[in-house]
Amino acid sequence: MLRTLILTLAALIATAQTIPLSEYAKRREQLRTSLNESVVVLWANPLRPDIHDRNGVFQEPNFYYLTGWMQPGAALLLCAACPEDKREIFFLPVRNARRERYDGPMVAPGDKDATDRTGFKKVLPVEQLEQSITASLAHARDLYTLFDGHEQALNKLAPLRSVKDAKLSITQLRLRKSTTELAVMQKAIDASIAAHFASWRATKPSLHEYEISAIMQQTYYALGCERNAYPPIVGSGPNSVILHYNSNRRKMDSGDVLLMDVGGEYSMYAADITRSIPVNGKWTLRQLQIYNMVLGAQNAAIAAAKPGVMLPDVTKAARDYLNAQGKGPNDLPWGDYLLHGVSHHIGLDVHDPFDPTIPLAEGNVITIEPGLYIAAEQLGIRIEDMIVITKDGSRLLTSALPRTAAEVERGMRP
Ligand SMILES: [Mn+2]
Repeated sequence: MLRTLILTLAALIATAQTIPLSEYAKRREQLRTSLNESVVVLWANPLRPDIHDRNGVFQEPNFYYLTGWMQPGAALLLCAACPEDKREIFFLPVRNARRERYDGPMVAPGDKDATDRTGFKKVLPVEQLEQSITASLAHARDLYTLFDGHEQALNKLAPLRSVKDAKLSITQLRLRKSTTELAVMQKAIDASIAAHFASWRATKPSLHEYEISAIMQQTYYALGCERNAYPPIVGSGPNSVILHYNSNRRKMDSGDVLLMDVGGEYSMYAADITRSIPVNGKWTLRQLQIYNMVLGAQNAAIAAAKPGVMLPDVTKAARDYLNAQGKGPNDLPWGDYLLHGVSHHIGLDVHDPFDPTIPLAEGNVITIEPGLYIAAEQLGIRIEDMIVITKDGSRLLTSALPRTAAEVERGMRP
């Protein structure tokens, strides 16, 4: 049964899923409209190679959200009040034969297919960015950019204009996932679920945490993921209570719990999934007691997540459930052993930006990840799943990966 499920997942993931250039154009139009008397200037990550050395080239997520563009060194200018042909301009570095020797062919301004490849009608050399910004200011009042250092350049270029942060406006768009975004995210999720299944079958006493980490990464990389969404957390026994443990060096013992908070990134979108399993394939009674409380807290939090609710209320639902289970060690209510909030937005970033004053709304994708951590017993259990908020509740995006203690045991059997 498990094998069939995994084969089905693999087949689903094999069909490539991308977001069409027209959707990026629609997002830019929405941003332009929301900042309609302003000029928006955004930069891609720079060509400077050192920032890409460790992890390879990646794109600034807000820039990627609005352009789908992976090459570094680009820039974007939006101006709703400008004449039609200057409402959006894309800037690219000029052709550099030596760089292309290293990095492969790139689209350059002046290329015949530059419009088709970028989805922009107007593509100029990045050297013309300054004069284009200045020209656009004849039609607009303020300048918006991301405050990652670029605001200083704009302040210098236009000292009499006010330079404002574009982050909130872009965040508001990014919070609501489109149908195509959800389809891409499902790819990241399905590949990560296959990785968790693989870990269940592989785990046994005397293996090292990094061996399980390697098996999980191998699984989602082979299914098309291009990166870890975050450093894999594979913590057994005493490491299961360390929230962001990721050295993954320990040799596992029979009787340990193994906590795996591991997810891949597909087409720039993150998955974030945690399961906790018994290293020898069989829960102890104490582990089972803790596991079922965490699962109950997760169900309570999922039930609480719906449009209009604030994220701290989702955490409160989990904590209230735990507190209703009585007292844990040291006579403390169980809720005290939940050491963190249980939910965050996820998308292009594993911790997607959000505005704490805006309640949950249809199309938001969030995690639900309660845990109980008892350091004195070297026992940490966390269960993390991803949901999308619907009109009147939510839908579990990670439902293909079982959550109950009995199903985990069954999934570990050879
Ligand atoms: Mn998480």
